[in-house]
Amino acid sequence: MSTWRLGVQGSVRNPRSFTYRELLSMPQVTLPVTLECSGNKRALFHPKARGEQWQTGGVSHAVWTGVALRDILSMCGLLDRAREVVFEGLDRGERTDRPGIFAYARSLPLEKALHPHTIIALHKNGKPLPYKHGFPARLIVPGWYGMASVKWLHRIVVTDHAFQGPFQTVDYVYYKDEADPSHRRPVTVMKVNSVIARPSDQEIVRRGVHTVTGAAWSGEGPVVQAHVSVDAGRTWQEAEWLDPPFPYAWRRWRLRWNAARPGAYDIMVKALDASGRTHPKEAEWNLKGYGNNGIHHIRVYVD
Ligand SMILES: Nc1nc2c(c(=O)[nH]1)N[C@H]1C(S)=C(S)[C@@H](COP(=O)(O)O)O[C@H]1N2
Ligand SMILES: [Mo]
Repeated sequence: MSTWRLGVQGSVRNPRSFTYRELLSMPQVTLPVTLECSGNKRALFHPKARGEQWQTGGVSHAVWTGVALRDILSMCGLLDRAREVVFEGLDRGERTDRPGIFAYARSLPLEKALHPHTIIALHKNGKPLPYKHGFPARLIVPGWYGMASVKWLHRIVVTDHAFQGPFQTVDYVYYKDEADPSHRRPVTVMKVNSVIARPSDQEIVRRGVHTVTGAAWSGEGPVVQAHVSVDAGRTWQEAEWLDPPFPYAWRRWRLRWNAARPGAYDIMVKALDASGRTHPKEAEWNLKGYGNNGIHHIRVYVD
């Protein structure tokens, strides 16, 4: 920690670096933020979707505390030509698709970088960041899929052009056809999404009353309703919220379910966010399996 610095350079009037202590001494912003990996629910998409398989577990929630990025950028003085801000982590390695060693690096458009809720987080749930989650400092980009929230941050570069690193232009891009670059769209804001946590898929449960639980979230405003079906989508019931609404945070929900008769039950959940967005029955498939917000569907057997 005595050697770590956060450097800020590029299209700024005063390039400089910040020590951990300096960042700790600046005004802090605290926000509850849910981070969903863009590859969450990839396995439920399509067997052809490439990438790591998180099942439905590629989502987490925490209270993050740190310095607003715009405070740091304003101390350095953005130049008029500034267009994007690039964030570089300390992790680096080889890629299978091209020669060379690459650091994990991603950019944000200036507008999102200057949003008061885009922070350089130093604390997670009131404690210094755990190593796995980015110690000493990480970016937190509320509302965007997890890839934007660069961990082990050590360098910020303000640029006057669009960043072309592989974690920006090869990974985290929606496309269906490698040969056709015209349909490529960057992965950014989290779509409204929800999952069933309990019971689990293929679980055998006893006859009687159960509580179906899960979580719902959206990058476009708080989720306002979650509906659950225990009859394969024929009828839907409104679930009860366990958490208050907050723009960037998931809300856990529950529904009492009286499983009176033995048999197979298809349980589904769909959520609605404050901007009126809901799930498609099936999300649009893309080659890398990003952004699957199709309706989560499990089958449970009542004994
Ligand atoms: N430096 C660095 N930051 C990173 C990554 C990475 O590989 N290296 N992975 C990103 C991705 S894809 C996700 S989903 C989130 C995961 O954050 P978590 O490990 O705190 O859950 O971190 C993001 N930040
Ligand atoms: Mo991810």
